[in-house]
Amino acid sequence: MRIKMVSIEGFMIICALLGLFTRVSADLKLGFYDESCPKAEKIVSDYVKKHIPNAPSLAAALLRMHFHDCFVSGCDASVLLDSTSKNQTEKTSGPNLTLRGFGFIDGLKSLLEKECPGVVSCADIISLVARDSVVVTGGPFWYVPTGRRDGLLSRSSEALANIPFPTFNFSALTKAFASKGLNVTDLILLSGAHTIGVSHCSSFSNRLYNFTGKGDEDPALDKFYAANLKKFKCKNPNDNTTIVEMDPGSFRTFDLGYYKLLLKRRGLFQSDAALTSDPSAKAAIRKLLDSPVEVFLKDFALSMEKMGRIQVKTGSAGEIRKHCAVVNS
Ligand code: HEM
Ligand SMILES: *[C@@H]1O[C@H](CO)[C@@H](O)[C@H](O)[C@H]1NC(C)=O
Ligand SMILES: *[C@@H]1O[C@H](CO)[C@@H](O)[C@H](O)[C@H]1NC(C)=O
Ligand SMILES: *[C@@H]1O[C@H](CO)[C@@H](O)[C@H](O)[C@H]1NC(C)=O
Ligand SMILES: *[C@@H]1O[C@H](CO)[C@@H](O)[C@H](O)[C@H]1NC(C)=O
Ligand SMILES: *[C@@H]1O[C@H](CO)[C@@H](O)[C@H](O)[C@H]1NC(C)=O
Ligand SMILES: CC(=O)N[C@H]1CO[C@H](CO)[C@@H](O)[C@@H]1O
Repeated sequence: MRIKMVSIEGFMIICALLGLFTRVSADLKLGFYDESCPKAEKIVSDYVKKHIPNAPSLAAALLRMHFHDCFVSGCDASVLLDSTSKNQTEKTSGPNLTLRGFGFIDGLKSLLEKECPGVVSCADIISLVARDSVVVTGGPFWYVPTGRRDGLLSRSSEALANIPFPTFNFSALTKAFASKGLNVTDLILLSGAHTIGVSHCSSFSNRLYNFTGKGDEDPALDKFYAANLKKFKCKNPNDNTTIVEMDPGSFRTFDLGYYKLLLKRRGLFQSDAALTSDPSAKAAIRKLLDSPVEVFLKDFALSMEKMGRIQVKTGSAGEIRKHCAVVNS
């Protein structure tokens, strides 16, 4: 009887260990490259520190790239793949029109390939670069678990179906984020990324010129701000080249500026304004503003870590690309 008990216990322990083992092998982990490429993370942060000060607008672009990557078929660097004669990739999709920083990623990848060929995935590079870009703008540092593998597929239509549009209302945003395992808290915090960077007029000019098709403005946008944008920035409804700072005055600094603007009805997109259309979301924004900035920074970091785990490929899924813009042949 006793022996039997022990063997049942032993069996259960083995099962637990096996479960743990398969879980671990399928998860991201901190310091995934500690042995295979110990300098990887330092090479990334040195590269960011060296190049972003010469091109500060890239920090925002690289943060946005991580978001677009993760929302379309998981954080697997599918966003980086170039189209071929056979495939229209995510890059050619509307929401990707204004993504930037591809050359930056390629340059960094070639440094990493020199240090340890075929080891560091493009998906991890995007994730680490996004973190380091946030840090150089005064945002939080967080530990990025690594071990993502690069995807083999990229489709233009997938980007259209998964990247939220700037015209989305609160329920559409909530749904888009929920489909990626992110909740309303994450939606509010991650939208705070709009504290840095710029937008093209075309992403919001419907709010200035033709909100309901009657040549009207969006009543949710501050009238004086709208007039100002029309006079000095987006001077005609078809302007698709002029860029506008999303958090004017501190668009290169990671701070609470974005949320302050939201309460003044000066968020640029309908999707920004939508966050104050829901009473409990609005209360959460007030709470962020009533707290020291460190609270936002810490919580933003937590949501970024969560976003960086969306549908990741690990273990032997996918591949480690040699060049980030093409799948290995
Ligand atoms: C909630 C849904 C979101 C919508 C609808 C949205 C939409 C947009 C749009 C339309 C632009 C301007 C593109 C242009 O015209 O050039 C933009 C810029 C940006 N977005 Fe979002 N976004 C969302 C969430 C996020 C998230 C989650 C992040 C990152 C965590 C992010 C980071 C950025 C950054 C940093 C920029 C500035 C890019 C630059 O300066 O090049 N956004 N977003
Ligand atoms: C391109 O399309 C072909 C055929 O549908 C597919 O087998 C291949 O994986 C696609 N490549 C990418 C990068 O999406
Ligand atoms: C939000 O947008 C969706 C999709 O466009 C629409 O069906 C829904 O009625 C809108 N909800 C509100 C509260 O306006
Ligand atoms: C969202 O998820 C986080 C954990 O990831 C949790 O702390 C937070 O309370 C959740 N927010 C809501 C509104 O459920
Ligand atoms: C406004 O939208 C309506 C309906 O989509 C369109 O017929 C009209 O030409 C637009 N006006 C301008 C000034 O773009
Ligand atoms: C911008 O608008 C012009 C003229 O309407 C058009 O030819 C061009 O393709 C547009 N560019 C982009 C990036 O959409
Ligand atoms: C950066 C990038 O690849 N942008 C592409 C987005 O899609 C358009 C076509 O819709 C391409 O012309 C751009 O090159």
